[in-house]
Amino acid sequence: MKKLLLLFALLAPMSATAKAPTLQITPQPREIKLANGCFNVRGAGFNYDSSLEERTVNAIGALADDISAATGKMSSVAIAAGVKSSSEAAKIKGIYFLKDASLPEEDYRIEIARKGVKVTASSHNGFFYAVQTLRQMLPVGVYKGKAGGKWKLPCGVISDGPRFAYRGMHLDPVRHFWSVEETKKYLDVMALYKLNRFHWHITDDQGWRLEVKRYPALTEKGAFRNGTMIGRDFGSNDGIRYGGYYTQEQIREIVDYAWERGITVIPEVDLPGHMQAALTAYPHLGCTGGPYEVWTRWGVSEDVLCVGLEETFGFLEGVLDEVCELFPSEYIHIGGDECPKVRWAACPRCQARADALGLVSDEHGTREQKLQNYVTARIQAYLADKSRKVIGWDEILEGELGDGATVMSWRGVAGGIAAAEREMDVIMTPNNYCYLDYAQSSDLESEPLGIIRDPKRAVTLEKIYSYEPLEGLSEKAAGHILGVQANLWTEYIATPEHLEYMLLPRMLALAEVQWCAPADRDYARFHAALVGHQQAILSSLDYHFRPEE
Ligand code: TNX
Repeated sequence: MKKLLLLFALLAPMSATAKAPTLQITPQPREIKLANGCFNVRGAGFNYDSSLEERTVNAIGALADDISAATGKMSSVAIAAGVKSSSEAAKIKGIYFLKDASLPEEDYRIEIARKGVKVTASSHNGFFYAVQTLRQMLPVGVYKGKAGGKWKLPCGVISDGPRFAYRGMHLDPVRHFWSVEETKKYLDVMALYKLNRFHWHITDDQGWRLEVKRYPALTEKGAFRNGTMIGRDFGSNDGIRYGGYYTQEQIREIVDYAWERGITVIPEVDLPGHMQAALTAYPHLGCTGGPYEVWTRWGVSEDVLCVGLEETFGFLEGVLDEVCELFPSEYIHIGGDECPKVRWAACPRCQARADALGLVSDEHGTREQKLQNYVTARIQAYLADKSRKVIGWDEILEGELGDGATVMSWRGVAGGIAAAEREMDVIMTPNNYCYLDYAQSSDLESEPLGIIRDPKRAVTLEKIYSYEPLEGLSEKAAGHILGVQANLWTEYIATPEHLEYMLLPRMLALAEVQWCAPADRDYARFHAALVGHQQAILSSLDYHFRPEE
């Protein structure tokens, strides 16, 4: 058996039957037509259209460098002079990256002939994805510029593009903190598998991780907690001061790093709940006035922002002003989840606000739920003035919310389906399929400490692969599903190794849910590519993952 596995490893990336070699590319491209013959990439010149963006040229240059290092023969990189986009791959020599404005935004096409390769796309992301596909077609040494294997591309045509425009992965740097380098490594593996949205949950009860110049106490006081609960013991505290935050300079560095890789960073400022770290810094913004402490345990805090106080809105606007300066994303995530209403119900200021707004409890929701709708609408309007749209967790639908917000459906798919039927835009991230903090096997004993205790709630690789985002939707509503995301909350994840283990390989299954048409999804084919090639890529890049056999 071992020998057989070795043989497969040697044959990767092409598990060759003489007639029809199968490329082991993840996510599976929409169309692959192979022909006879090969193109030799060793020493091949790389040429690019002068209209390409600098970040695109960087990605092409990095591929050329890695091939040069691995093959020991220099590849040149130059502007393609005198080559029209329409030229046939068969007539050109070398590898050409040429703009073709007629292709959909993230699509690309690779035409491989014996003497030349033509890559076309209309945007940075299209070219960037073509480069990822080319890398996956070459020996695994291409990732680190290491020798070994055959440096040839099979002749043929690959025509590819995504099913969903929004292909997200989330990270929680609050419950446990991830350094700039660790975050970049996370973005790297997202880019490898053609994900394009990074949802960064940078504030919560257990820490405020974003430097805000106007409110320095947010990080001076709010970024550090006096210890953390041990394991599942909610009454315990390890006594170790814990925390950290990203300076504005570091935030810009992450945003740029992601942008080079075709990824938009969507920041989340979770409001009006999950605010205990902010309240620790500015206690007068809470209904009781505190004192508060940055939370040392997990769960849902009853202390939330006082929304009867006008100053709360001045504070949120001040924070969001800086958020908008730092993050060019069209979408800003404003949370909205798990906001208990006990403080508002007992707070004279919140009650006076509810009276002034004429809010009454009825079949649509309680007065306090409608108070949350008021907060959502007000922040949405503030951000709309800055040409930004909001995303909120599905709780924002409770009560009577107006239109315009995009809903992130996490408590299963029901909220997302209801919102899409109302013609609101939706991102599907149902916890029963897409929560990567849940164990990846039902044998909980064999998995590291985690959040679920019921083995039936495990999110196995096959389970996430089986998720069909448009199931249960009318055709009209289906058009409002922008895409799919998986979330990685980190209450029980404290090391980068554990983080990567939870992410991988499940994120590769997610990538196929996001990228491939239903007819192109096939778990057996996906799994064979994972075992035959993708795990070797992840290993070569020093990622920790849950191995499959
Ligand atoms: C629910 S998903 C939360 C998070 C937790 C997560 C743990 C969501 C909007 N809220 O605060 O970390 O469950 O799985």
